[in-house]
Amino acid sequence: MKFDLTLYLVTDSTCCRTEETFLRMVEEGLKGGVTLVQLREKNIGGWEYLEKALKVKELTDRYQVPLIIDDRADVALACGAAGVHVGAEDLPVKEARRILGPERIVGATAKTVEAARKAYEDGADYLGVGAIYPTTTKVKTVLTGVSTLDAICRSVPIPAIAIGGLNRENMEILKGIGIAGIAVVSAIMKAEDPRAAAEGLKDGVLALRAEGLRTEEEKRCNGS
Ligand code: TZP
Ligand code: MG
Repeated sequence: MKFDLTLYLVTDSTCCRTEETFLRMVEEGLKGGVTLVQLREKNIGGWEYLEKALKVKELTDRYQVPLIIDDRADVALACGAAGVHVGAEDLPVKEARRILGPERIVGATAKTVEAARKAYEDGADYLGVGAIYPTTTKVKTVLTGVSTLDAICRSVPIPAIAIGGLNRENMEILKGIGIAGIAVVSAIMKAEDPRAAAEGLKDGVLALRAEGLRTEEEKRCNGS
């Protein structure tokens, strides 16, 4: 399945007081040009996860943006999502690929070149790398340096995105790196105007990418 990693919104419903507000934030992000959405829920049962996934999928379908489900291949299949994103403690990439089949998207978190190579060999379609900056989002992660991100981009032929504490003001650090895009939670989910925030972030990524791509090899790595 084709997908665009330019601006990847990873959701956090704990940022919002009500589900209505949550769905509105996601929709505003979509209006602002988000190119991929990941529903990320923690400490939630399968039934509740699926219910939420179906509501978010209605939105992403309307904007023709693929929906990725964090951690849960079963929920991804049940709601008809485009794919799943797995980290080191989730289903192995190989299993996620086996369950989802060849057409759906399998994304994987990679914090080292070794992990990136393994995820690629096991069938991942893209890599999430970070946290680049400290994050206020509830997540078990460690900081990953830009030099590691750069090495990962050069080591595997699948696209990579940067994640972790990124916003319009601090993304310059990614200049010259062959990333396909960035993933954000707070920069959209906690924005006063999530649509404008998404627009600004997307402009920033497009500018970075235009300046950053240096060789044909890196362009391939970028997925563009
Ligand atoms: N993985 C690494 S950092 C992170 C995830 C899910 C959270 C990013 O959230 P924010 O608010 O964009 O820093
Ligand atoms: Mg996970």
